[in-house]
Amino acid sequence: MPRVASAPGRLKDIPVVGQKRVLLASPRGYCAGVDRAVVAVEKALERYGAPVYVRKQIVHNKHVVATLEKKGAVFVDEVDEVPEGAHVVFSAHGVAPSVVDAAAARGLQAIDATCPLVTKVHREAKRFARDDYEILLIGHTGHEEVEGTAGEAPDNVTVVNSPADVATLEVKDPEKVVWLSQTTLSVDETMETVRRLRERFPLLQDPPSDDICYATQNRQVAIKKVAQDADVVIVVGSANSSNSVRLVEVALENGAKAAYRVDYASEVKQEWLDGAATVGVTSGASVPEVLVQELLDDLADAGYTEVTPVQTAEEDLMFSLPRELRTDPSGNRDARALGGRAR
Ligand code: 0JX
Ligand code: SF4
Repeated sequence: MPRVASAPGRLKDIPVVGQKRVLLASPRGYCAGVDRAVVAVEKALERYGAPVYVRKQIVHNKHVVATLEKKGAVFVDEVDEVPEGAHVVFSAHGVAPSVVDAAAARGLQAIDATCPLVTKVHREAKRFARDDYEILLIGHTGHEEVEGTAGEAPDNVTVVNSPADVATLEVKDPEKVVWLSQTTLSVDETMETVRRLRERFPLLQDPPSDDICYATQNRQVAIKKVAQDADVVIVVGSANSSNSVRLVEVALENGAKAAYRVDYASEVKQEWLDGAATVGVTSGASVPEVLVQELLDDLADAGYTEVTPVQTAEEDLMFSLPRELRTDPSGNRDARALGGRAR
């Protein structure tokens, strides 16, 4: 097959053995918690006008943050950077009670865009701490969600970063330990951590329900299926997006010969596609679909015109907006006030 010239910056058509195709994972992209958080910032801008302050990135995606910045959102690291009395949105990843208190002390008008599924883990942490349990929180030190959840019960929480951490872990009372987790981890790695924890602490209690959320799980199941047949997998998502980075790892562990993460289609390197007949594509829970469509356009320019969806679940969960935005200033309920059905 002859090489075909393509637009500057676009991928060139590379000859490969066999039919070039894309396997497009589904579900991918925005989850219900991200959609709600992004809409919350947009609604706050509409209602209160710019600037609206947001503590941390509303979700871990460069493009989302840049787009909201253009509309007038101002992202800050801590609430002490927000002018007194202004509106501040808390990100989807949740905040420790100390942050809520600091915002109140500053007279800020807080809009809490914490995903309800993160709030559920906060409630579990509070309950187990009240019952005097030591909480082994499986997650990544420094991640905002882990800081928020651990902040609910700082004296009772120990963070367990990986299966390797388990061997050296010390607990006060091995008869009173429970594990909880960050919502965006690898399911398989977390189960391995739990297996090792239980080996050391046989009376370890499980969380009352899954902490790794439906969206994280569904995206991992879909990419596992794609990875079996993919020469290379490309995950759209930002470097600080835990669930996106996990998708690269899951793809590699489940048969993909290679896997890469990009923020934008323009970051795909020509050599990644050398000899690749089948390219798997997915995106993290914080990634707008437009970025995947741009990648598919570039892949089509490189000869990957056949796109086969690989669907392993359907999602129709929608959360109602944060309480502070459910009614407009004249008291009418927003169309998103009620949310949707969980699956
Ligand atoms: O880094 P995470 O995967 O936790 O966050 P991101 O990429 O913003 O994804 C959606 C928000 C998840 C909160 O649980
Ligand atoms: Fe909520 Fe899961 Fe999305 Fe996080 S990844 S915002 S927990 S639905």
